[in-house]
Amino acid sequence: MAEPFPRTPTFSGYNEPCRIEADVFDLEVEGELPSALEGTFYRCGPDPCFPPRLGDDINLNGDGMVMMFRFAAGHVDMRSRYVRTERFRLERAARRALYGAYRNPFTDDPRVAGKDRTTANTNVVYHAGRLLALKEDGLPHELDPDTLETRGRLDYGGKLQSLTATAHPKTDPASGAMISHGYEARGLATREISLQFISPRGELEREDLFLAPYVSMMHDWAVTARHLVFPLMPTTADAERMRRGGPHWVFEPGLDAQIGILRRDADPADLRWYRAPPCGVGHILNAFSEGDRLYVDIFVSERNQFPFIANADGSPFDRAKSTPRLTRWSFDLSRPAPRFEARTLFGEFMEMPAIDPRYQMHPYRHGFCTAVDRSRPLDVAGTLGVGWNTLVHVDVAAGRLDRYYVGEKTTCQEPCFAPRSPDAPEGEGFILAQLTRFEGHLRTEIIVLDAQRLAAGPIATIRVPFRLRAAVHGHWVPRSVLDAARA
Ligand code: V55
Ligand code: FE
Repeated sequence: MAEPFPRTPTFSGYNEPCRIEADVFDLEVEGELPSALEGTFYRCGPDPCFPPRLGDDINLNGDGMVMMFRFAAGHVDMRSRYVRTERFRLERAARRALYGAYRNPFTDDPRVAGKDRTTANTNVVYHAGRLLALKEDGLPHELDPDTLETRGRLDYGGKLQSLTATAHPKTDPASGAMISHGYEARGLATREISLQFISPRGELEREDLFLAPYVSMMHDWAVTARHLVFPLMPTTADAERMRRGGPHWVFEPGLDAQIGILRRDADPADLRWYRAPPCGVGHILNAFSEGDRLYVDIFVSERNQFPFIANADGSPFDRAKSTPRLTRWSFDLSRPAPRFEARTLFGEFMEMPAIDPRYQMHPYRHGFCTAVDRSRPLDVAGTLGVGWNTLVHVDVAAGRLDRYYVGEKTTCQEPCFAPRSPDAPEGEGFILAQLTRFEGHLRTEIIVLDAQRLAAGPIATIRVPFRLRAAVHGHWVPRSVLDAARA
């Protein structure tokens, strides 16, 4: 008999596991779907299969569920599937959780000692005909882009040395090459970072390993047309602490952030480390190089953003200092001094960015993200994550924000940008976003907005006939790209 999930915030209300692997044909659509919107909106997020082994858990430890919304000829079909990780298969066979705390193998059932722990629950990225489900503590899992069937773990034919790959690889729009990194590349709390260059055809062309100054949660990073940026924040891991049953991560308020910068064509021996006061480093909107200058537009908070990560000095979590703000880091690469400029672009509580992927790595104007508008009430069932209630278009050039407040008793998730056509001007296209509405019960929608007119509200609303669990990240893949790979 299956046991109930605990009635803790991670497992109830808004966060109650969904666990449904669905196929829903022809979802209800309100409004008019733009005919230009032909392709698939993929999303990935945690959705725990079993009650936690240790009584409670954090959301980041849930099993990876991938969802797809396929747009064709004015209709949308959806599918969702769990990623068949080794962990999923072992726990399913046992009909219970065997793995313990988030990224701490010392808390596992001895039966799974040495078995892969990754949940593949953070992002889904399409590259070279492969759909990759990603989490930063393990290798990518390759899925069939049409059926979402798991094909297996991707180690590039056994060539990859790293045990990990980031959930935020970057694809160069000019060449189609994908660049990735993996931290803790040699195993738990190791200082090695692996740098991975994947050809447009999906082959591992080069892997370099180098030592970071300390083991840091480097969740996102930046790539420009010429440079790589490794932002280490003082959220650090220690194997001995984990062995004693402690958490993977602790925030060290006394430790500087360090930002490594390397030319894309250089050897890691040339890495230069810049320093900043301790801070929390979030996602990166975009980054670009101009002559000797390098710009990184990044969400930065004064302290770590995650309430589950304790401060090493025992001080309590400081909510005010956890607020991420869009910040422009400017590096003058001609100067040897390890200093750089940080300027807050907007004071708003914003995160979960997306851009027009054709402008990834290049000077750009348009960004998109979520925001928490604290002047609006938010009242949904159970405990929320952050409680995003606003979608934002950031005009970086004009310093202007265009907002769409998603409504009372409603939360939104990371926006996704779909260009109107392959050669449309930058930022001309659509924003897709997953909403959760509370109307006595919780329900999911996908909304479609004109990216240049967010405040005007959705031009189409796609109704999912039940509640999907909140996902983390996702991407739009145009039909032409999917068709070309199948041919
Ligand atoms: C993040 C998410 C993760 C994780 C580490 O959003 C960082 C940041 C969903 O899993 O494991
Ligand atoms: Fe992320």
